[in-house]
Amino acid sequence: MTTSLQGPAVAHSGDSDTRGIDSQSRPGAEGQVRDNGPSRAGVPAFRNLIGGRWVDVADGPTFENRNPARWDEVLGVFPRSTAADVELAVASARRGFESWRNVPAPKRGEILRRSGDLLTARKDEIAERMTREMGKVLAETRGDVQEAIDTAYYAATEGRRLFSNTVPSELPRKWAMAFRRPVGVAAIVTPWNFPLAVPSWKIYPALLCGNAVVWKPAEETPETAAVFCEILLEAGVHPEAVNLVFGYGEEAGQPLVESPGIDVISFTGSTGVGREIGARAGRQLKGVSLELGGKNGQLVLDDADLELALEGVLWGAFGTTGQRCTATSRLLLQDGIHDGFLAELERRAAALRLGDGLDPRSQVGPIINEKQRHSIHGYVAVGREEGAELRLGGELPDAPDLAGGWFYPPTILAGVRPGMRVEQEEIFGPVLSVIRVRDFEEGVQVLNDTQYGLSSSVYTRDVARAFEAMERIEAGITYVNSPTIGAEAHLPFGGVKNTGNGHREGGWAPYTFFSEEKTVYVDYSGRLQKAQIDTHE
Ligand code: UN1
Repeated sequence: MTTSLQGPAVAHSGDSDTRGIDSQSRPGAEGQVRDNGPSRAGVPAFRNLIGGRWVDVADGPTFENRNPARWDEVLGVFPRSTAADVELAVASARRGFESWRNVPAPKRGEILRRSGDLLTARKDEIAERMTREMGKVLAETRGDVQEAIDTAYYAATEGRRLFSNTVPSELPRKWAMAFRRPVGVAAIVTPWNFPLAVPSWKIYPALLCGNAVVWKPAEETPETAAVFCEILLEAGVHPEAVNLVFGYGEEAGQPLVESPGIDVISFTGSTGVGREIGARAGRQLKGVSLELGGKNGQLVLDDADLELALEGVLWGAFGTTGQRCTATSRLLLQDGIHDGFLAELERRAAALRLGDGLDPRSQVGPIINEKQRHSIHGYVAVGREEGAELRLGGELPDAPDLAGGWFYPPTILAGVRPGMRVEQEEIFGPVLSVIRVRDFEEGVQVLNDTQYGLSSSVYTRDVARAFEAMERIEAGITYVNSPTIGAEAHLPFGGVKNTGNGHREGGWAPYTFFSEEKTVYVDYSGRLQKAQIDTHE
């Protein structure tokens, strides 16, 4: 629908019925929902956001967004974009970049601050919509929104800083300085487990630096993406600087990262896909930031506050139903406390309440979809074949109220030995592998012995041990006496080894990624001065 690319941006009417949805495609509108599935009565149709307008895709196919807690509930239909749609979005972003880059950075910061205010005002509503499409419990989706709010407010302050260096020149009457310029158009490709927080880590720094973005969110959580973009536009971001294309990785994500109109790429997701994107970006000499898998461990030493360590592992392993890059996937227990700790952990994990994330009594929501649940269940079988002992969970729940969703219970595999697949591979579900370790030395060695290095945790009362752990654990993040999850928006976030390619999100780091430094020398001596050749005795 190219006509809707023209004219001024109309992104948000203020009418809650039309949020993120083209008003003509509201429920009941004839001929707008072009999907061949069963009856779509009452199901809103969403569109791509290109140049400040919600537009149809070129070919017209759609995909459904469903509630993982009640799979028969279709929340919306979304366009299945292809390369042609991506190109429209990139063309829009190129135009948007030329305007947005000229808005002074402090002003860009003010606009992003306003988007933080709008997120704050709509926090509960967005959290509820997010729980419906992603599954995690309301307290956690509120946290997800809060993380984006924190990131917005942090971005606003960077608008008045965004510094580079001015340093002395080695020659007289000469200034030497550097300043930051935006890179251009950023491709943002994000996962479903943090539908708002993770995109905000990328989109806010990209916009604050003066770039335009084209965002391809995960197909599992598209509605949150629509709401976020609507808020960015309402706050006053240039309508062509924020573009949103829905769809699948191969059909929309791949043409996006390969588009010649894209200058820089930021991706969070699996290590396999990250490698692919990194290789393609490398051939095209595009900057690329990759946040990939994890196999995070919590090490509990004999001298630890065991109650604290228990609460920590319950939250780290089973919060978000284990679907975090930072989830605690391995628990390393020192010999002396192993048996007692495991028994108590089993007891408490068994008491966690599975259920629809919208129900305030629920503590553990569903898995995102059937494929993911199948994969998790498969890992439990692999662990048992490898000789691990299933101590809890490991079976599909049969309670009638859980039958309609992709629930999977907190699962504990004990007797796991280093090198087993369940000890090495990212499972991305509520499955905890428990490993017995002799002492601190063995604990650090086992913690480090994976291809990943995102988060880690050590529980001890010994301050020397804590510092040893901080030094020696090979991970981007180490927590002392707290679980592997819970990163704050203003500190670096990212991992070593196969968890990424060296970049960090959070805090200041992404502002250096989404900008390029320009160096300027100003010689006001009135004569040719030769660096490295003219010397001044
Ligand atoms: C992720 O799992 O991709 O530290 C991000 C945490 C959250 C972010 C997780 N603040 O667990």
